[in-house]
Amino acid sequence: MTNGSADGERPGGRPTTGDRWNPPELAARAAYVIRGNSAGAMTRAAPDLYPHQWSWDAAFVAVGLAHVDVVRACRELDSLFAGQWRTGMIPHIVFDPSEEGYFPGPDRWASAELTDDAPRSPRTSGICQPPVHALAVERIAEIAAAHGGPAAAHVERWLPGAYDRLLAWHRYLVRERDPQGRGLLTIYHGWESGMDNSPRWDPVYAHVVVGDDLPPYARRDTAVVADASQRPEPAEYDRYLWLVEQLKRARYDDARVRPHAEFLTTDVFASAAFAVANEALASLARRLGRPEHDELLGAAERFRRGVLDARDEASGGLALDVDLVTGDHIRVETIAGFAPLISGGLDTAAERALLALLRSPRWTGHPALRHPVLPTTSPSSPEFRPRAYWRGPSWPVMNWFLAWMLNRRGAKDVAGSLRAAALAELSDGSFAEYYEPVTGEPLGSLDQSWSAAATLDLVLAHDWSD
Ligand code: 2M8
Repeated sequence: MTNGSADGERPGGRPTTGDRWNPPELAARAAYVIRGNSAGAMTRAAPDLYPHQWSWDAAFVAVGLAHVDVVRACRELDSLFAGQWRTGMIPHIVFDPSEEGYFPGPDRWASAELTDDAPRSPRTSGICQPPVHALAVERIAEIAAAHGGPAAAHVERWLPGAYDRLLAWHRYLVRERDPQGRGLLTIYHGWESGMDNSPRWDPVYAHVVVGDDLPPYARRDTAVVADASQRPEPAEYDRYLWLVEQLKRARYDDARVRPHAEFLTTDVFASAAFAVANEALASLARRLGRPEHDELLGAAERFRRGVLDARDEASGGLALDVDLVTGDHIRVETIAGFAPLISGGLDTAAERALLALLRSPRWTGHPALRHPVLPTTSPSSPEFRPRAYWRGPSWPVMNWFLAWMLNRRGAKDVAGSLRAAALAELSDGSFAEYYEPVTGEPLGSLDQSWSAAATLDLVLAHDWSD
């Protein structure tokens, strides 16, 4: 099977090549796509390639859903919360029990078999993804308030339960993923960054040695995406699976994982998202009259500081990760380097300089780009590969997220440019997982839920301009 479906197979089929959809048409089709990917209370990240619920996808999807059905948006997050571990960790995948078309599935992760911290049902993976959930909840509450009436009332009733889940999640991250108080989250697998094979992880994977006893496996992703060059290579996939086996040996116990992890690195992008997510959760604490307001603001400040301290002058002010096995800084120009624009906290001159870099020919102003979007790797860097997974293509969801975060802090101008560029890229109506940034060709999975969610918010949110 190839990815997506041919025109005519589904109602609302995709436009013919070259057609451009205007924003209202795009939003209508995005709503159709996102509802079509629904599997009861959860939304598949993509119809064929990712037939389960992914953690950060679910947060983004819930925001998109909030524009069309606030109750369903809350259910989306409740479905994710049902997979939360006793430690507070929100796992990166909550599996749909009726679906078997994804590898590695629940049997390979075996989380419930290996630790009492994992729920028996639903079954889940054993790692996590960037903590954007409190930001999603904040935005859902704003959207519901703008709708007013029963939607707003529903969210008011739902917020206290969501708050408890988020608090446990944030406390897990502070306790287990930054035990030394660096103000930077630590990850154990490239999948935890969500930017799976970003070149920034190449040096970290370089010292992961796959053992002879890696259990055999058969990939499913390359059967869905016909062009294997867009997906991780076999040696990369072996390392991904090897790390899963290492985590299983440690029974997914953070205290046992950390000292022996072969892959251990900071993640500046997730840390920046966590800084702002703590701020959003602190506001929610105040609104609900909960006592954790100061604790959460303290966490926001700690992670903001961690991100700002990770900036590298020689890299134009981009934030760099540190490989915690070797202690080396990872000098690769990826989208994650713009983390300080997400966390906030830069002084005026530094913020202006980083925004200028973002708009410069090294990034959105690169003359070869089809649209002035942010690719995942700088087109001017030697690591740029325009069709390879997380190594160059642009992800609409990432451009939306950055625009949303800038807008949230009042940087309306640059947020508006990113919004317009992302909508231009999405206007082919395919809702591709990612796009070749030079040609604008849709790549990966089509009808990807988070691309549809990004579209809904980019078109329908009221706060994009003053
Ligand atoms: C991709 O990740 C999964 C593994 O988690 C995969 O490649 O199989 C990434 O793009 C990740 O960020 C995303 O959450 C997931 C589902 O869209 O797909």
